[in-house]
Amino acid sequence: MVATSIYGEYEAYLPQILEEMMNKIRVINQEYKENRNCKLYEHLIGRIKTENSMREKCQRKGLAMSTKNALWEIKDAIAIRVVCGFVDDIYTMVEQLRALSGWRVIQEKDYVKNAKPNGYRSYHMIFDIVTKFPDINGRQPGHYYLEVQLRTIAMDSWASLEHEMKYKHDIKDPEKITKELKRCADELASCDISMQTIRQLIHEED
Ligand code: 0O2
Repeated sequence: MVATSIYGEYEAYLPQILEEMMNKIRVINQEYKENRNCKLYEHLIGRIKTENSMREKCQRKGLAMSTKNALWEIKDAIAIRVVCGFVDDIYTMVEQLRALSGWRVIQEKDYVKNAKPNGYRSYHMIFDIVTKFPDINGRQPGHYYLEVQLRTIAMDSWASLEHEMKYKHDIKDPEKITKELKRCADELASCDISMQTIRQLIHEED
């Protein structure tokens, strides 16, 4: 027997929507490169939340494991991560994303300026996007949610390491690691600011 996806009949649309939205971001970068001769991000990663991860999130949030909850109550079934070279580029990209037609911001969290207590830094946006596909509420063109996380390379490496710790339950001294991670996050943030300043100095004459 084939198990039914939590995304139901909408499952096949999700990778297509993701690819289309990633292309819009690629176009922003291409146009920026043509106009300014520099790129806005280093790389782009997209993912559809896996079945297991979505089921786990429904459970964590006390929601029934339904297609409606997976696509509408939880808003990161489709997600893109934009990894930038510099902090300023994050904010330039945020403005560019805001200007995209068919993309409406419904939630924003600036963990770059307001880091989480553990040291986590990233800029989070949730968009309501219009697509050519039908949606869970019976609309066509349908609306889907898209989460975009924007961060620097340093913030991204830190988040991967910290994420690894969350899934390792046999760490000898977790408090020490947590403290070290926090110290490291602050050092990286300070380096990100220095890099930004050096870039400004290099381009002062431009
Ligand atoms: P996954 O598996 O990465 O997708 P939400 O849980 O999204 O409804 P919350 O917690 O207010 O609500 O959202 P927030 O703070 O915007 O965080 C959403 C996502 O950001 C998480 O998704 C993580 O990907 C990432 N994130 C947030 N905080 C941390 C952190 O302290 N460390 C790391 N490494 N990542 C973080 P998921 O669904 O939890 O996980």
